[in-house]
Amino acid sequence: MVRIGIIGKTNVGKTTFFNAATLLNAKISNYPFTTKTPNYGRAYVQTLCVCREFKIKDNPKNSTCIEGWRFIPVELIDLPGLIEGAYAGKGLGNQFLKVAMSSDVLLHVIDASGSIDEEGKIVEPGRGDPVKDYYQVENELIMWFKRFIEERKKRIEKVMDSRKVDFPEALRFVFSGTGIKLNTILEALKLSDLEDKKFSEWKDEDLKHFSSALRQRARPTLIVANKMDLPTASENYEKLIKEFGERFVVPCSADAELALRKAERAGMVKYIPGEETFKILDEQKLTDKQKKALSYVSNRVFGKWLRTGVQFAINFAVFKLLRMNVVYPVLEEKKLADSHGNVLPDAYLMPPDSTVRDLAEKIHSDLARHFIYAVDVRTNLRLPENYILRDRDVIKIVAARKK
Ligand SMILES: Nc1nc2c(ncn2[C@@H]2O[C@H](COP(=O)(O)OP(=O)(O)O)[C@@H](O)[C@H]2O)c(=O)[nH]1
Ligand SMILES: [Mg+2]
Repeated sequence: MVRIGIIGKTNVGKTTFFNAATLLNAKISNYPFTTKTPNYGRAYVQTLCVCREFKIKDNPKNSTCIEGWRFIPVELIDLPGLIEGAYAGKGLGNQFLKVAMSSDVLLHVIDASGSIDEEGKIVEPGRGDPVKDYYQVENELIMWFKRFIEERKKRIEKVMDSRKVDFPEALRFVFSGTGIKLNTILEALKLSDLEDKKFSEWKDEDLKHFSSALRQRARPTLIVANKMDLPTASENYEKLIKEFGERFVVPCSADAELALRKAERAGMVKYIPGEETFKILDEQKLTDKQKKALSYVSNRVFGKWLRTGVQFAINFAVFKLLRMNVVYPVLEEKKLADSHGNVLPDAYLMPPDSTVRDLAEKIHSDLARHFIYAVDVRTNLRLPENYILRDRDVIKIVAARKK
């Protein structure tokens, strides 16, 4: 399953985002380090379901379909808040990085309203500096990589010597178990222009550049500018997109999304996560406080930013950063069903450049072993096993019958 890690300083709203996206009630509070261990939960990525195009009523099994929106499960991890000096053991160091690197993609949540100070304590909105907060956390990650390599300098040289391998291979070896792959190491070497410099001759500066490049290449990361409902956030948002570009910053109000999902669950509103509107079902049943809260969400979030940004951030991370495609395997191409008659039962997230064989493998290793050919259900054309899957493909896989 695709894994999304939530990182950021304390009190920026990571747990609120996590709770909204998973609608679980993990503990929320203003104290630093409330989340001591990572929290794992099930969230969903949203895509336009093919049921609309085929004009058919589906009954999904591995995912769910709400009014033509297919929601496919992903794993969400709420990581402990990172504060300055964490890499040096003051915070949670190694354990943190290991979990962060076990994610496919990261959401770096920042408090765009500037309601936290340098240590992550809640202050009057507008006093904090979200751009600085972002760099503080990113710097922690870079420093962790730097220290990790520094502490293993002898070991790296020993590995190169005894195993007769080159530097990238030796580095891969010491990084094994952390989720850092050889490819990432090679890319980082290139990016920091250190491909031709002998490791034994690296200066402190070189190691810093390399660590920074390694962080950049390690996991794609989306900036989630949270607390956009607060007035002080607008000005900071301008600063953020100036610094990072509009493409990489998603405005968000995790609190608003949490309120809406709770209201939806309680039957007060009709709201589909990710949609740019919600509807109050029965105004008379609401208390004044509830009315006020919903009108706050309507004015301060939907009126200004179109959406709460929670679902949008997850979608963006999966479809834009990871470039995943959604593929619907079926057994019966006429009914678009599985062997039990379930219509469009499954939707799979497939990484870019996956083939139909990869899809077969993902469904069942047996299916891959007995694979004969696949059919594009839309065109009824036979597909070779190395056909590269596209988004929204509906595929029938034909396998030899097991004896
Ligand atoms: N105004 C506003 N407050 C928020 C929002 N998201 C979270 N908060 C508040 O920020 C505080 C810290 O939230 P929490 O999720 O515990 O932060 P974490 O330490 O990053 O996990 C809580 O008081 C939340 O209610 C938001 O979108 N808008
Ligand atoms: Mg938290």
